[in-house]
Amino acid sequence: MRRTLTTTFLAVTAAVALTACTASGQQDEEFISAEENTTSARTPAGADDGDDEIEVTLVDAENKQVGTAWVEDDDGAVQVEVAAGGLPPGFHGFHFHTVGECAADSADPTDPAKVGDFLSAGGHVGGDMSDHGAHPGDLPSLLVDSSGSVDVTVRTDGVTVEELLDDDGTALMIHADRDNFAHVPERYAPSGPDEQTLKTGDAGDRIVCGVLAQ
Ligand SMILES: [Cu+2]
Repeated sequence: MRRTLTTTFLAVTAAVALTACTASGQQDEEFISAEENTTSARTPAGADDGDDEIEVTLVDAENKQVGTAWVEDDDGAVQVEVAAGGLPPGFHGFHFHTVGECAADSADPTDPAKVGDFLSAGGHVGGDMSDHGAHPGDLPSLLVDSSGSVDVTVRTDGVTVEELLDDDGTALMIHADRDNFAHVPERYAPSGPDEQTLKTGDAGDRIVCGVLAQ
């Protein structure tokens, strides 16, 4: 289902771009051939099409597309543009998660007793290397405007595109809540934040997910 959505989106995008550059008399013919080519040649998201940009379809828990992200190498760092709509206004936690699988109502691979939307994507990339706020997969939070839209570009040198495209892929995740980056002042937590906060930043449920895969 996800694959079909991505393919259709790519086909339309390519066809529109091609049509714009084509003499008017040939538009219909070019549209058809562009669609056929795209469908067969660009099935895998991120397939090499001459540039290294990976297009990521962002879906909600009903598997409805709510946006698109574009991930690319930026001189050894990773640049992510995300454009989405229909989201709750305000700040939302935004991270790379370890497994490129966005299944609603799924089990957490590290703790199968836990089931919820997009738990199949596992924890934050590099979550076992440090506390949250310094995870390699941590990203700047998204600020969704009052209309429910967001269109921002962020950059991190905590990971490389190659690491994101490992065997099990990676998921790009938007959470329901604000991310506190495990930054909890001592007056609230004299012995430091608890394990949950150190792991997740209390960003809450997972509401939008997108797969990065080879
Ligand atoms: Cu996350």
